[in-house]
Amino acid sequence: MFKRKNEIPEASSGTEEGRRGLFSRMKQGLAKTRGSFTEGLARLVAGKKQIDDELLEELETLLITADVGVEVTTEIIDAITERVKRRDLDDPEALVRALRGYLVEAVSVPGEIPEWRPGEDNRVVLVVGVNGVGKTTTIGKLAARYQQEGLSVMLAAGDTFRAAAVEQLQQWGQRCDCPVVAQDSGADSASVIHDAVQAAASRGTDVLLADTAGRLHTKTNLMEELTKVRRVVNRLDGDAPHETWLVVDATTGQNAVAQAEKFNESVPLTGLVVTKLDGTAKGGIAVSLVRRLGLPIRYIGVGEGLEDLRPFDPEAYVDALLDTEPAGTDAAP
Ligand SMILES: Nc1nc2c(ncn2[C@@H]2O[C@H](COP(=O)(O)OP(=O)(O)OP(=O)(O)O)[C@@H](O)[C@H]2O)c(=O)[nH]1
Ligand SMILES: [Mg+2]
Repeated sequence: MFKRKNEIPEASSGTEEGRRGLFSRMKQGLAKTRGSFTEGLARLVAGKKQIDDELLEELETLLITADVGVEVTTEIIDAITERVKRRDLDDPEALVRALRGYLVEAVSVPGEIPEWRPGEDNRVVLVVGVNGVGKTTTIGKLAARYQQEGLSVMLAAGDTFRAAAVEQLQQWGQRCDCPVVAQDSGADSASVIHDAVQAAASRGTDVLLADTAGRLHTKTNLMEELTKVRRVVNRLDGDAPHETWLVVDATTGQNAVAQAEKFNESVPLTGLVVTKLDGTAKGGIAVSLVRRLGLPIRYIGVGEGLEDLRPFDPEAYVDALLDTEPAGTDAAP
């Protein structure tokens, strides 16, 4: 599924050991959410022989508390209630398996994640989001990941607003040994990214990762600036930006959904990156986001290290949340 990296301590996912390695890092990152969620779930089902109304009500509260969102929670509880009535679902263990299935479905979006190969058309990825969510860090982690996949990478220092933003990106550029296109701070963001797109095209760079300044989704003028950046890039290459990813901080809770909706109105998003899942007990926010936006989560951040940016895998994510085995819904109890 994912390619092996030299620097990133990640065993090949092709092997059983590799799958377990991937799974345990994800589990580690989601430990806080799992802690409150699975303990709650275990308490609910402990000693119960059948599923009653009280159990369903408590399950509903658990899901809402984990930020799964009212919409998805209601759908899941309704579906389970219906199955319990039909006697299609009777013991609490079957309930956990059913829950796993519903959650996986809720975070899955049809369509493949694009796989880029060296030497194909150069791709432009625009990275946007509110202040401090982890945009620049994510770009650094992505640059390392792509390079180790054999892709050539260039960075564009499109955050011309925050002091030291350019230096921060340049440091990542040095770490990954990839070129950074920058201008003096105070320059026009669209102009920096425009130059970078041209430079990447003339060098035949595989992936250009464009950083942008953090901005509040409620500030109309700043959102318009983003629309301009997109327009300028699109004028150079009608297919660009090929990807526009919104980075959201999982610790923000349901406000992340509002952010995503606003950003999506200004620059059509193609995917999401959910960071800091390691810092919250509300890891269910990923479910709310996918449902409300209908957009795929591309990567999740489960820590500050390079290896802590994981490609998002719906099943692995849900297994990490529920502490179920990666083997699947039919795993022996
Ligand atoms: N625990 C944890 N910290 C993270 C994660 N991703 C980013 N961070 C940290 O979040 C902080 C902010 O990261 P930046 O990459 O500077 O965020 P930004 O969105 O570029 O910020 P601005 O450019 O100021 O808008 C840094 O201390 C990062 O190390 C993550 O997945 N987990
Ligand atoms: Mg930044």
